[in-house]
Amino acid sequence: MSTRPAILIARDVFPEVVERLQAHFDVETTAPGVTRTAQELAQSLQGKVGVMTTGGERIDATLLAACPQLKIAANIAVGYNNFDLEAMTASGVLGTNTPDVLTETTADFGFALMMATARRMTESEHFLRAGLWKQWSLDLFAGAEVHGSTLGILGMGRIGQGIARRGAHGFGMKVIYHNRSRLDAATEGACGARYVGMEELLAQADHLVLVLPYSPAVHHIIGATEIAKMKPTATLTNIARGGIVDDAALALALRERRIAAAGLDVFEGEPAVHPDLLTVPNVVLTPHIASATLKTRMAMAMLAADNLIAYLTEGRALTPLNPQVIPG
Ligand code: 8YV
Repeated sequence: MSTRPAILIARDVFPEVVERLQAHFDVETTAPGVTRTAQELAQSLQGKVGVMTTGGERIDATLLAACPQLKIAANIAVGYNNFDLEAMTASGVLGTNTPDVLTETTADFGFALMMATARRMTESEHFLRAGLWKQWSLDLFAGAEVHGSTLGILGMGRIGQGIARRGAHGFGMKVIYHNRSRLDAATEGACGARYVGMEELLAQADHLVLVLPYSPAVHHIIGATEIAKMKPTATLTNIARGGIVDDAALALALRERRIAAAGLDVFEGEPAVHPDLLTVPNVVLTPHIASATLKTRMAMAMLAADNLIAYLTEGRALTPLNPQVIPG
């Protein structure tokens, strides 16, 4: 019988990542397309000291009680709202995430989704594919300007700052932001961004991009009331998390043209998508792919693997979320 620590990779990952982990651990892998229920996850984790997770695996008090030998959960994501960090800390389980390696790639996508939304790229492609393009006309899919317009950013962490830099320095946008805390003057200067209150952000943004982490405190922070405060010509882009936007209220607002358009990479209850969002034309929808380039996804998975290796073989971690559980 093997004396090596046993771990679970809870999703299908690149072979290079599996190989790196197999050099240190007995590894249970997961077949492509397989996701586990909470109960199945607890079952697969019996006898395992580590798990590599994605946003889809919840590590909470119930799971921790069922898996007392678990020492570390390494998320392949910068967001970690699938972790109950308080319960993990209470159980002495380390959580790690993958910051920095995805910042610029995710900012690229956030900016691209905002542009695709402003310039109606999905809607116009559907029109073309349906064979409806018969002639040029002056207002055919006329959208909203990006350059020179006002970019509003809610959530000014690393990715928000990346989007701000792109807007301010690449597209001559006026950038305003709202965040839990104001950035220092030097960082604001580097981003070309000005701090405003939430009301001003909603009222002034031509393009509002959401990049804040999810917590119950920000559930539906953008709902019917907030959308009503936006310009009727504005666009809303969400690359943060489902649940931050009230998707039902957004679908209705889009249908009634209370804002011009939305770009959504994340959804409440994903991979399910609110059916009303699928039938409104003025929305660009993508399946949670903001960090998805091969290079970045490889870097994310490798960082998660390196956290498992560093912690389980040397008692240290590269990107710990609750370092207080690391034995001193
Ligand atoms: C992940 C993300 O791919 O990093 C995040 O927080 O949302 C994405 O980059 C996704 O969460 C799967 O883990």
